Amino acid sequence: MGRKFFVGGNWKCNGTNEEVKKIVSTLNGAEVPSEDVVEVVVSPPFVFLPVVKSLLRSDFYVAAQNCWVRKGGAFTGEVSAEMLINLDIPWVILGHSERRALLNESNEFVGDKVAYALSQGLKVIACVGETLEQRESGSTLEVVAAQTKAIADQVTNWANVVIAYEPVWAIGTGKVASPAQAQEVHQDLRKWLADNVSAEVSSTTRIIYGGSVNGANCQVLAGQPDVDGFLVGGASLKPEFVDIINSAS
Ligand code: G2H
Repeated sequence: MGRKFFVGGNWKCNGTNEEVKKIVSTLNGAEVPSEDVVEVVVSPPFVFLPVVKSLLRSDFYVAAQNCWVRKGGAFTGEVSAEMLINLDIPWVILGHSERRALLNESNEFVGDKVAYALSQGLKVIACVGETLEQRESGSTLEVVAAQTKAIADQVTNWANVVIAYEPVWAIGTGKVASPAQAQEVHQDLRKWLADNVSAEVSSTTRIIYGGSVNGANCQVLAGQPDVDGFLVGGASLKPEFVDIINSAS
């Protein structure tokens, strides 16, 4: 069976109540391929999850942008996987490079979070990606393999995992990876999964690309054989997100 195209919208720390409702209204009115062809998941900030979930069309899903590493309790400011499950939030983004860089989330911490979220029944978009310095020093594969290994060491059921390859130098910079650059890393990651996890996980796990994806560059990226979709930041707040969803067909 082929890998279903996946388009995630990571709204990051953006939006007001009014703006969020406007984005949802645009999505609800959009003509896009059916759920059989593309899985669409939008990720508002925590505080807007309930309103987005309640207003969003039923063939699109919601994701949190983070969750706590273990069971909730005395962890001020955190949101637990159990709370997300309690609110019927099916997905969570973990290991985004902004959290790795700004909040010092290590590979091991991200691996722990992925494992705990999966154990509670969440589906996970797990992010990996190298910095410009790492790319220029030739260590891209080494970096993304180490990030993926910390996750793979703790995952037994890959059915609920999507890997997002997001080169840090392409995030929010307008400097998108070329289709060849994206394909090369996606192919390497798929090979890494084949060599280190299993042939089946390698062929069935979706590896999506993130980093300055927009309505103009999505088609050619979507045409790459190992690019199974996108995690979109800035453009997911705009009507062109619909064009990105439509690059699935
Ligand atoms: C990468 C991406 C979304 P943007 O962070 O995860 O953001 O599309 O704005 O580069």
